[in-house]
Amino acid sequence: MSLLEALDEYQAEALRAIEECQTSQEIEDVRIRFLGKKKGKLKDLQSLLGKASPEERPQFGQRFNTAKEAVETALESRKTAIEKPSGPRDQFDVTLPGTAFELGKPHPVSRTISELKDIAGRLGFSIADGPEVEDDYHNFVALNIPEDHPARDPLDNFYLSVAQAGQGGAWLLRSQTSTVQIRVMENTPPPIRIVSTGRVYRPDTIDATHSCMFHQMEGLFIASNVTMSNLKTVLKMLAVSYLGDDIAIRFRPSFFPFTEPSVEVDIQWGNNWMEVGGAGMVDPNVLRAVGYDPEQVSGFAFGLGIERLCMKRYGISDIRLLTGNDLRFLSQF
Ligand code: FA5
Repeated sequence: MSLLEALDEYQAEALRAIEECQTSQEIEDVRIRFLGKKKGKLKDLQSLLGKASPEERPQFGQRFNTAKEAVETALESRKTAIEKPSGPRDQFDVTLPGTAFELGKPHPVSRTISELKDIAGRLGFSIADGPEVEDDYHNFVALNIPEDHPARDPLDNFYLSVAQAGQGGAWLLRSQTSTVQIRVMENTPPPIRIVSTGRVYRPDTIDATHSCMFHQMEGLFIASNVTMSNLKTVLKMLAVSYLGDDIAIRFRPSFFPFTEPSVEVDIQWGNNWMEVGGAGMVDPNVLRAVGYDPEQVSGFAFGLGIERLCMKRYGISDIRLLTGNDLRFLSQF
């Protein structure tokens, strides 16, 4: 047998042996048998190579190298195949208890918002939306809040410092969702029945019931012959639906530039009362500002503090807990 034939046979025999290996130990045995430095079969062939004539030597040498490489590669890939687990059964004991994943859930404020929207929807209100960055016109002017009104004070609002030359005055982070009333009425003829929820911003001193960023739900109902008793009924129904039949609610006379008459709405808070919103009959000046005729239509509006309703519902005593991001607290709800 020529050396070339011997190399072919060596390679074929080695590849067959490798194919049959089932364990790392068998792989190692085959490696020693075919590639071993001391007594491996390749060693024998190498000594024959030394005896080849100078003309034959380059060809034999080349074949010797390819045979060696083929065996090395086959060994390596068989080894990887054996050592790599072939499926999930090799990795897992399926009878072991699984890893428990802690499921997240919506934040209590988010839940309050979606529940309030649902309740309002059942009362026939649809959903409107407005921007959080507002202009002076929608936050104040159209709401009948004059130039010199204290509500415009820079100390009571987050004004944006960007230059607003030629763009209708200052911009600010809206301080109330009442801005959405104006935006809706500007674009829609009456009748209107909407609620709008969203964030509002005020540089208030932070305490257990005040935050500098909180949420409100605005409501607006415009039609012919809307009355104060309609307003009280809707607010009472909202409160009962969200907080339960036994919730005590009261209305106190108040003042807002954009409603007349106006009330503040309180709910029972332990042995005390907590203010949860402002409301009233939309002021004729506001109706005129959006092009409505106050002789033809009337309406009511309300703005509720969502965090405070949420606190009442879940028995939370401090508004700061809602933004503290403490999972030990949040996971209770
Ligand atoms: C208003 O914002 C009026 N826009 C409400 C309104 C709408 C009146 C439509 C008439 C017609 P007020 O500033 O009172 O009103 O705020 C309404 C509610 O937001 C408060 O009753 C309270 O529940 C909540 N609120 C006010 N300030 C804070 C604060 N710093 N942190 C948390 N909640 C607040």
